[in-house]
Amino acid sequence: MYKLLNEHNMLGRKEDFKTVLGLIKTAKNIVITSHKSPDGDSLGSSLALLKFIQKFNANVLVCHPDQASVSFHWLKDINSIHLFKDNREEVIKFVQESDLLFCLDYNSFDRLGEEFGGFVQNSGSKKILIDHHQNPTISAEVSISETAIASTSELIFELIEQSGQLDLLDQEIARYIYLGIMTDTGSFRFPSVSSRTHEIAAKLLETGLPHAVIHESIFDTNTLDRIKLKSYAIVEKLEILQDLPIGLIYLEVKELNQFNYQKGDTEGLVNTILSIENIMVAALFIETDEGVKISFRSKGSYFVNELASVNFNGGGHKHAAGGFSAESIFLTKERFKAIILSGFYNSL
Ligand SMILES: [Mn+2]
Repeated sequence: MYKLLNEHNMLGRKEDFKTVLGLIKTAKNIVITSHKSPDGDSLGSSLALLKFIQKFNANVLVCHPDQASVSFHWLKDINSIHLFKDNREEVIKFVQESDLLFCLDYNSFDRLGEEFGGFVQNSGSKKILIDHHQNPTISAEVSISETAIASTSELIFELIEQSGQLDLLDQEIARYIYLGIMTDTGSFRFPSVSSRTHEIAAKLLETGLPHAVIHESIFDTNTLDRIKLKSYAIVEKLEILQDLPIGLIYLEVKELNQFNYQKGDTEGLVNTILSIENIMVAALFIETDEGVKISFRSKGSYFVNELASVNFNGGGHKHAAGGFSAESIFLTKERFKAIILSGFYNSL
């Protein structure tokens, strides 16, 4: 049933995808954007779309707010991404000169950061939204917002197939789509995975894609410092809230520095908390110079998107969300505990 539903949804999108292809062919300057702190899906969807568009139109650039974590630096085209954080003037110029702009893997302009988000929102270019987050607030020429789909990269595949261009799917494009699907589905294990997801994976593998290499590049490249930091966090910092299925870890800058912290080193740590038996909600608080970055994960009927959006200036998916706090890390995690203890999940 799910497959039929899914296919039906996407068949209803056929005209949208054809419209997008038409716009790609006639645009003068195309810019592809995605959210801050890019993950595998934002990078995968951006670079897959870049490679696809280049087959029709050479005037296309990827402009992201900031750099990806070191765990993605092996990606072949990573250096072709223009970063607002490093080349502000240049990226503003690209956005202002664009007549077609893709918004990939984000649902509101503030996910680009306040300043960059403002420039993108106010640019005169036609916007195309391709995303799978809840409650999109972006008004676009074509809006492909599919919250039941596991990854934005999956939607890039649908764009290629539904616009009648599957012949153009090569190993390079397939590699980026696979990366996005793999990372946003926890290696094909989240409930959002459908039979269609696997069908798409099969078509990607038919290009001769070395999928095991992508897995190894993402999961088997830990530095010793990273493993030690994660071990320290579990052994010394893990707190399980009394009588509640909720675990948290908070890490201060001075602790991160002890292990020569690099961006991305705490990736997956929140999932490790969630992997503990009977834990249904996991929270990770990371102190940075700007404030506290928070990651939430959950299972079953425990949802974290509202917890993040109402209390921690964030949002995301039901089972995976993020937030930010300008308070101290102690106040932030104590406030989290107070919200939980005041009965946030009582209605379940
Ligand atoms: Mn995504």
